Amino acid sequence: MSIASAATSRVLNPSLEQKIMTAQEAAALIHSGDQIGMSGFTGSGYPKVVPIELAHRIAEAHFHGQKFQVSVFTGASTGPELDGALAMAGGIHLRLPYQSDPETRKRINAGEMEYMDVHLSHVAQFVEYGFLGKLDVALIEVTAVLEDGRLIPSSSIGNNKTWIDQAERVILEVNAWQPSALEGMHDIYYGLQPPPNRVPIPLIKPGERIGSPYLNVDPNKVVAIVLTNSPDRNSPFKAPDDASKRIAGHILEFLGWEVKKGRMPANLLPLQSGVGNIANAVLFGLEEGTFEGLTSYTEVIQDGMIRLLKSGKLTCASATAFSLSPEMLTEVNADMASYRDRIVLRPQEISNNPGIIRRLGVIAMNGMIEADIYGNVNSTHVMGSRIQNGIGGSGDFARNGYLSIFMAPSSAQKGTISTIVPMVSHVDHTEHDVQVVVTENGLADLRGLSPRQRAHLIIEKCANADYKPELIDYLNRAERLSYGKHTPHLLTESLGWHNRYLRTGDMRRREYN
Ligand code: 0RQ
Repeated sequence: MSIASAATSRVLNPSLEQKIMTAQEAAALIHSGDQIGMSGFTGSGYPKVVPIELAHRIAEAHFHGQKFQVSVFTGASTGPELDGALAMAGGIHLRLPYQSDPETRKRINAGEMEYMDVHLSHVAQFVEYGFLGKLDVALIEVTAVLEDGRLIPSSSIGNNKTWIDQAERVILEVNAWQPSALEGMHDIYYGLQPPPNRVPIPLIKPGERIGSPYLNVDPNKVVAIVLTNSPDRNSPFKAPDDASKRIAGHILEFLGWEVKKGRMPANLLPLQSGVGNIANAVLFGLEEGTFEGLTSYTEVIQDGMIRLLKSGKLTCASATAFSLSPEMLTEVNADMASYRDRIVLRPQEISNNPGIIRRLGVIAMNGMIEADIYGNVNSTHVMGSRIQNGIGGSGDFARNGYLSIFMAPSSAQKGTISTIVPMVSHVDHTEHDVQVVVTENGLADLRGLSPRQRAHLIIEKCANADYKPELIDYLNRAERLSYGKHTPHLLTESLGWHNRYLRTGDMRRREYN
């Protein structure tokens, strides 16, 4: 069967089949000024051909001196065919809620693109409440269109339900590359009403299903269907480095201690794990460790989660998207049916729902750019002003989890930056939302401690040796000279390390080295 016919056979509804057209024709249905809700979450399930055609149209309009920009809302990060192409064409007016694309990041930091960094659990309801204006278009990748017009979602859900419900016009990309065995893996909850009519979400176990495996769409709103056969973007896997393994070791030892103390069951509580090197190292550590019967209530399924599922240590994983290396993706796609009972993909307003996270008692483990000596955490901004990615789901999980752990190597950029600083240059998670800070040097358990006690512990356990003496000196002087002694700071110095880095390219002060 040819690629085209394989894809055609995935549009089983006769009236929707009439709407199949080329990506170029579909892109022509998008107008300058439109607000577009696109699918896509950590490089999975994003539309792959219409955004490129839209970028061509935009570039051509700009060439002829015409204005053409759109606003792009997604689940989270996408791929080069979406964020990269549209940013390169100068086609995005406003982007939200999360990105990790180099070109997009460059444009945002050059002040050429507006970016709204939003808690991932907030996005759908912000649109439903009308906080962000009208949604003109939904551009959604799906695996197939059923005979009755319902949609089999693809490798991420993100905000797709909301985009389809709220948008005036719907464009679907039906991607034959997505395994048809994805059918049945999703759980789309349609019971979330806006206040004052909202009722409790009936989910009390991580692996439970409370909705439908399919997305509903009003067929009259569908203006185009485009057939594709293109892979998701997937980042190559980096084996955990030494610092990540040591961070993982501290966390696993700590979790073992929590079980011994009776503060957690022997199979722990549902795990949330961010993406990247350190998060994977923790999951690999769990694979080798002694915990059994684990569960996960998280945002993305990464390689480490699949390995835990395969080994039987993890019994189920709930998320909103896959985020796998190419090797793991090939393996999982070939065997997708075997994961259907153990993986549930949900809308991100459910995977990241604060009430459910609090109810389940999730253990939240996320990366950070820097923490200060009091435990405030910056996840997003380098030197207080340059956006890296975004807050993503870290705030949803950190504020509402049973335990909130933040982790990073103690220094960055070849040691020229300390990730433990006197005062963070941007705050994403306040001291009230952070219970544990970990670097390769050690773990600071901040529960039950006052700010000054926290500061001494974070410096002792986590700071890099190159920066420890200066941190101790800062804290000692602040404890003597600060205006108030509750959270001692010397305001003329507290951001001095960042200033020094911006001036000299190194946070280290010579006399301490
Ligand atoms: O720079 O790329 O030039 O080498 O930041 O840092 O150490 O590779 O770590 O990939 O885990 O990212 C916080 C950004 C960490 C991520 C952050 C530089 C460092 C490197 C990447 P290079 P690492 P990671 C659920 C949870 C917010 C979203 C979130 C993140 C680059 O974890 O985006 O938590 N979190 N989501 O050198 C200057 C510092 C630095 C620094 C690191 N203090 N100053 N540069 N870097 N610290 C998942 C989702 O929500 C989808």
